[in-house]
Amino acid sequence: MPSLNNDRIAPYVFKRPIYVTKPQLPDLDQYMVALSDIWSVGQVTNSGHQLRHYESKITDYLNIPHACAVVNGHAALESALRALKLTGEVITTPFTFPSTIHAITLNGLQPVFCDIDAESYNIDPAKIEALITKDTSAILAVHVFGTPCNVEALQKIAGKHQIKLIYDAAHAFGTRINGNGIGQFGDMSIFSTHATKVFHTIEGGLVIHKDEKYARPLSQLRNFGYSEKSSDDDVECIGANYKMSELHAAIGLLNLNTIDEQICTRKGLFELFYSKLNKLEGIHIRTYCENVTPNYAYLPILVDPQASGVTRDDIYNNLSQHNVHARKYFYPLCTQLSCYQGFPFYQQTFHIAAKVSNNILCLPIYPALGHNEVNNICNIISSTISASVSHQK
Ligand code: T4K
Repeated sequence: MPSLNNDRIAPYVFKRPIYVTKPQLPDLDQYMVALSDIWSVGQVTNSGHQLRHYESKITDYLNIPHACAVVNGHAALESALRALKLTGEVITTPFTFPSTIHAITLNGLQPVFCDIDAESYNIDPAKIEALITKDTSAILAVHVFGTPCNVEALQKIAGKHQIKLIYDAAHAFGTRINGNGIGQFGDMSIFSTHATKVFHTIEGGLVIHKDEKYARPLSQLRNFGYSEKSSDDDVECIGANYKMSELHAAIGLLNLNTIDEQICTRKGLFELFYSKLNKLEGIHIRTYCENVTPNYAYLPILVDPQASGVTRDDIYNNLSQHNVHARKYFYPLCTQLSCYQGFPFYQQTFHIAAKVSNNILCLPIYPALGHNEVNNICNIISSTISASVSHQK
């Protein structure tokens, strides 16, 4: 095994694949205790004790009055858009996971795309107002890679035009702005608590909000339209089955105990990556504004092919050959997905989003990643660049 902190050694091929992430699993013995409790009570789903306890702990951690746990982040998005009774057009970003856009279209709404900001990769507030029409009912902004949107500017626009503001915070659990949890902003936020996320319940999602009036519709939407608290036989709304099981809620309760420690480990990894990669010509790593406490969910690098002499795909392929499986999140843009052929926005181009999407690469980052592994990944990237430089000479 090559020694730590040696930049000049030749990169080696990992024996085991290194993926973009690896779920942090709770202590198995502790999970067995939770399982034994579930077994003894005999309630495994449908709003049992674990789920209620989980939701209450989530509201404490996020410092928000209402949290509704569901089966996944996508279900959370669909429920949020329905609970807010949106109509017509929703302004959003093309630089996101398809789930964001699918949730809009599956709700019978029309996505209207806005270009992104070159540094945060989030929707650019300066370009939103030109897109607002009489049919606009909301802005659905995404805190991409856990980096906060410009929440102040977005709130101003939403307030001025009296439209709803929803955050897809799928990546952002644990991120803070001026010490405030990321879920404090807008009318509603959703989180994904999928296994690939900083905080997870294996599969799961959360809708969080401050306004009490959304609590009942959200709980009905996840339970076929039944109200969980009443003995009513009637069904008041057409809901789906988005209920989170007791087994998933129990994972969430255990993972919540270690979330801050995990974010701290991720910070150390981010700093190591930054110290190694920031010196490479043509490789850009975003930093964060001073008032932001990031969750370090993803480690995106932006490759400038002119300055570095290599493309994003050159780096991606060379990493793969060394058994490192980085991801091109988010390429292609949602406006280029074939499922959207025939939609008015299909193939619509966005200057900045296209540039970011074509040049971005998310590197592995997760608490179990070792510093030796980070050093090797950085060596692979730097050797890809040096090989291209010597080839050009
Ligand atoms: N909004 C946004 C902005 C989102 O990014 C997402 C999901 C959603 C909404 C919807 O939330 P969910 O409904 O998913 O809760 C992954 C995740 O599945 C997805 O949750 C996430 N965003 C998206 C950005 O990434 P894939 O297809 O890239 O995942 P996959 O299975 O390739 O996993 C990535 C790597 O992680 C694998 O190469 C290996 C490793 N891995 C993964 C799993 C599941 C493991 O080592 N163990 C595992 O159990 O979508």
